[in-house]
Amino acid sequence: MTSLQNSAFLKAARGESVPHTPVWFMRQAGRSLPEYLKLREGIAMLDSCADPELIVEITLQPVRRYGVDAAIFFSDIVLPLKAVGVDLDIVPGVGPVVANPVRTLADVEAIPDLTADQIPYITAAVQGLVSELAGINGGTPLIGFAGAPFTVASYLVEGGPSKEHAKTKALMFGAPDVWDALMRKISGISAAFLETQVAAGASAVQLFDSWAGALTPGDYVRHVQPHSARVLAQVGELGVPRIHFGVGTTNLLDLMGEAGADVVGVDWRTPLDRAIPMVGDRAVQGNLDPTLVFAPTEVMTARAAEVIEAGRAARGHIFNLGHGVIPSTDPDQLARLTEFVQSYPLD
Ligand code: 1CP
Repeated sequence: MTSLQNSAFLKAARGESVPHTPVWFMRQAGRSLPEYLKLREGIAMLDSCADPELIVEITLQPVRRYGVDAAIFFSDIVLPLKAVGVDLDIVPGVGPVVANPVRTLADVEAIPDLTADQIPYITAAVQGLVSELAGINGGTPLIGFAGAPFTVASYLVEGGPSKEHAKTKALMFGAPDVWDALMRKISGISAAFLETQVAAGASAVQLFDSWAGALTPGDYVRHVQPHSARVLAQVGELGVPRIHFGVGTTNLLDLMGEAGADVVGVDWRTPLDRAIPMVGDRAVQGNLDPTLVFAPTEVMTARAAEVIEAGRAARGHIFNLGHGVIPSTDPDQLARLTEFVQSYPLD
């Protein structure tokens, strides 16, 4: 087995025993790192996501700084939409904004499918990263990612970030044919985005259904799960572990696992000892409250120890925060957290 396949991250994802609990942080690239903010000065977010050299450098920054067990590809869940020609921008301080929100079947049909030749900069960046990462800490795996159909649909239908997802759910409840067509369109795009990253060398994927927690289990099963399942099944054929994560998904963890995940990401609201029986024979990822980095170090590490101990009951456990790194996080505190998790004795 190659040293990469032997890494603690991939072993935990496969449910094999590990020398230490592997750790990485959602949104570790960008946001809180001064070297990221400096590099991004004067460069728009979506332009940086189309520049292989910048992608490689930004993705490597947290790996060098923290020595985390995995890198996450620097991009965004709306990048594939931009690549197929949807008129959108990522507005600083706001997030993705779509010029012409999708409301009708004609709107859906106007969105082209995604093919790898439309995103050569993704292939180039992944290939560059994989060769750099092979030499870091004995081989550091790269996680590719995409947005799950519901979460991406929310941006397309609302036209921007939303708390209630009211227009999205109105379309789901009121126009099932349009909804089905939209979800099929996005699942094809997300699967193609993931396949491109895996074909170029990514070792694992994470499908972000960040806003799925807005759904009841019944609506999730009926209107969302089949589409996420299609994405995960398509990627499953490539043989890499699939992580599936959402926020506020206490009621959905079993269903998100059944959608076809090897690892279920758990946000910080559900203690792992409650989450683990729900996800069945799958590994879990998570789930320290991201605000604990603002507590004294010994308070943060005591809570991290509780997360690690609870994680031992799972088929496998990858340590992470319960959602993305908060922008004002002190990077030195994340360095201390990484060191703590990696040196925590498991026997
Ligand atoms: O101008 C800037 O610097 C933009 C800030 C920024 C960054 C650094 C955005 C806008 N996206 C990103 C990168 C990003 N997005 C990554 C990079 C890799 C890493 O994790 O380090 C990833 C994985 C994402 C994924 C993403 N984008 C998600 C899913 C993850 C999550 O946090 O739940 C979502 C929901 C988005 C949409 C998005 N893009 C950007 C923002 C501010 C948002 C959220 C907006 C909202 O609240 O609805």
